Amino acid sequence: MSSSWWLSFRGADVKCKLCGGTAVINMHQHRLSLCGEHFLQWVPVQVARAIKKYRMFGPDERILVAVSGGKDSLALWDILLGLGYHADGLHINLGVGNGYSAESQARAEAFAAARPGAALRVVDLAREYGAGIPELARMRRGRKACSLCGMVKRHIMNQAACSGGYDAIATGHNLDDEVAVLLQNTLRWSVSYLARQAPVLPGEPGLARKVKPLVRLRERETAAYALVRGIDYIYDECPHAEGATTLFYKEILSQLETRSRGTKEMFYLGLLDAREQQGAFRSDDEKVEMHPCARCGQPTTAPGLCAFCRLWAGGTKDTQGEV
Ligand code: Q46
Ligand code: ZN
Ligand code: ZN
Repeated sequence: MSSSWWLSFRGADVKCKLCGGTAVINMHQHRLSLCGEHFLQWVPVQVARAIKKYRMFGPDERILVAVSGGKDSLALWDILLGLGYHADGLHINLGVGNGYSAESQARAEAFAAARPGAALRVVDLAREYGAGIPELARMRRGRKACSLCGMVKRHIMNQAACSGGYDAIATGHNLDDEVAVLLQNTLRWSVSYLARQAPVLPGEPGLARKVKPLVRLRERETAAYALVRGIDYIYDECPHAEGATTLFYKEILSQLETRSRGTKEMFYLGLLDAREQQGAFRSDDEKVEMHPCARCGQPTTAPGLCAFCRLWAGGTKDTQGEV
């Protein structure tokens, strides 16, 4: 992490609104600048509010945190533990090269080792299933690494949550991630995705509830939290993310935000409001019949094997029915 990036969000001569000390962050959309100590108090309060507002989970529920080793997932795990939740971590080693996966796993393990009571489970894709993501993408020519990766991660997370008796899977998606996906879904008018993009996806038999407790925080806020808290996270993006459309959308949204503060919140909260209050994107034929996969038992819309099991069985390229 370069110091210039750090200084870019530090308000060099900006004072903490609460104590008058030197601010480490100036959050224009809230008209709020805070010193390190007050920022570390403010962030968990925002997360606790989001958990309550969107009814993500209760104080006695067991949460499985998807821990990549990046700033968002480690900050999320740290915050949930700090709030007193029973939150365990699951890291999936994707077998991505250039040291990316090895470093990511090392950060996740170091984080857990430094916190007594923080249990981390690691699933090594190549060791447990026979191939990492780059190799899978080579084997399945025509499939993009990220699309395979997304499906593989969803499947393994769900399997771990269901077999481990967890009440919910928590991921570190922040507001910037959500608005970038929202822009993409809107440009494509992907109505089925717009109907489901939410802070909480309720569970159903065989499918764990999915929650996004950082959904009201911006990326620079989660990064600042991790830095001020001294969390050692992997700074580099996955090499496969280079040139990803969502990164481009994030840039565009940040430009819009520069012109008009609060655009990101307006866009995202507008979606939730349009759906919940105005009935947008509701469809009567949304309910699809699910069957248990013949191999792993996870629910799938396709008869026979789910997309994950077909992948390893060398089956069809069709991934319809993946959950
Ligand atoms: S880890 Fe996997 Fe991302 Fe890497 S291969 Fe693509 S989807 S970019 S969140
Ligand atoms: Zn202060
Ligand atoms: Zn299966």
